[in-house]
Amino acid sequence: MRNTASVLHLDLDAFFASVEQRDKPSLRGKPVVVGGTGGRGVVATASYEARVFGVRSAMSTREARSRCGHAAFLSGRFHAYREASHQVMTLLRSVSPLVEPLSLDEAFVDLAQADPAELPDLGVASVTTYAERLRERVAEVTGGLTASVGIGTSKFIAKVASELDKPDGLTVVPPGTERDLLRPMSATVIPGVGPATAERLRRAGILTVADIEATGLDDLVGLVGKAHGAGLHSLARARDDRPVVAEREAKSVSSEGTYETDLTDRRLMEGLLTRQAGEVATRLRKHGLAGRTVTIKVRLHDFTTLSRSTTLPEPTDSTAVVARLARRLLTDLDTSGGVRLLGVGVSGLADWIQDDLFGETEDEPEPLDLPEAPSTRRVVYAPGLDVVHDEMGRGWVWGSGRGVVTVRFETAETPPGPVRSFAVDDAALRLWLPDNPVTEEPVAP
Ligand code: TTP
Ligand code: MG
Repeated sequence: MRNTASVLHLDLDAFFASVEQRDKPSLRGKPVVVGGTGGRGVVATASYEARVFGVRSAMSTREARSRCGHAAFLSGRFHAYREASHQVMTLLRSVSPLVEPLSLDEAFVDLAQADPAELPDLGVASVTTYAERLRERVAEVTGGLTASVGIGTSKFIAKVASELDKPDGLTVVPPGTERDLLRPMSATVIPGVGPATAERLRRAGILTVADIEATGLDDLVGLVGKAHGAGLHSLARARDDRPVVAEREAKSVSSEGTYETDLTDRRLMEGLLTRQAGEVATRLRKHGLAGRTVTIKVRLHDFTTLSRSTTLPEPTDSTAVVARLARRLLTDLDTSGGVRLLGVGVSGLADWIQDDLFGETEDEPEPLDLPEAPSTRRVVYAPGLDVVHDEMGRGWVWGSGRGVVTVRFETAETPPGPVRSFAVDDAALRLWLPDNPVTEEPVAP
């Protein structure tokens, strides 16, 4: 166990919704809900202004509308979230070589590895000043996103601490005070205590961390099993010596697409996966890499994200192999409700010496027989998406229906802008996407 508060946990506040408010000035300070906007959609996240009305992640959009009908309901813009995530992770990696991303908006940073010129000692006062400056820099590099930070002697304490003063807060837990902090908290703060375990503990009268602490190891093991029981016993005493593990660079190469119309045609999906497999394999070859694990990612109409992978005995950089495996993985998934994102990735990368010993190249480009490519499909102006108009410039879809699309013309750099309506087939209006979207996502462990 460390004796300094040197594990930092950073988590962006209302991440997707904050990116939307940053890029849509008229929504700043207002309730915003991001998620599936259709009939069976699910909330991905809500701005703090919407949370006041009880809107929460994973709630049905229908329920969210009944709680907060005046919120802006937006479908996601993943290119913008990935870009913001990339900015934050790049900043964190510049302050310490030990950065462990947990998701797009969350990471541990080991401050014991920070530059001593910037952080001369690991005392509470020094790490507090340092973290306040780091939070300011997050806002600078992202164009105004706020992060909540917790610092403690372990990952567990740092993560608990980052929740304590959310949003836009900082909590440093001084070494030695961990157990007093945890005792009154619900048992569910302990990682791994989900609803089922919590219910089992509750029936035994164990509600708080103090209750766990007061329960003997044997009784805990009897209640929740050996491994889990031992974990509870330690964590309730703030014993956690898991190290911060830096992610290896370039863990995977991937390609994905988000589609404006939910895809339902199986052949079209296979065609798109084949094309993405080609992009991935081309990038692998360009960098002299090959990988053993092929993964597909599928986000359903309701924001549920599924992935399936398969591992080969030997690394590959072949379009044909990656494409065949990707298509096979798709057959395992029920996509009948429609798909809004498809992606292919190759991981388990090895440097690959391309010496073509057998003179074989397997990379005959596969004929692309797309029944209907998305670019030729009817454009759907889902709420929140970026658009550009020949005369009015950049804006976002405020709403659409009955052949009309309504756009608010504003961007992160403008004041709140005007609203105009157009026919959906107006040639002067089109969806806008960045030229060089960030395609790498940090891979969760
Ligand atoms: P979180 O960090 O859990 O949530 P948050 O950043 O929106 O809010 P908080 O201020 O409480 O940290 O998740 C990060 C993003 O991940 C979130 O903005 C949207 C996405 N997400 C989903 O898509 N579905 C979910 O069920 C959850 C919890 C998050
Ligand atoms: Mg967050």
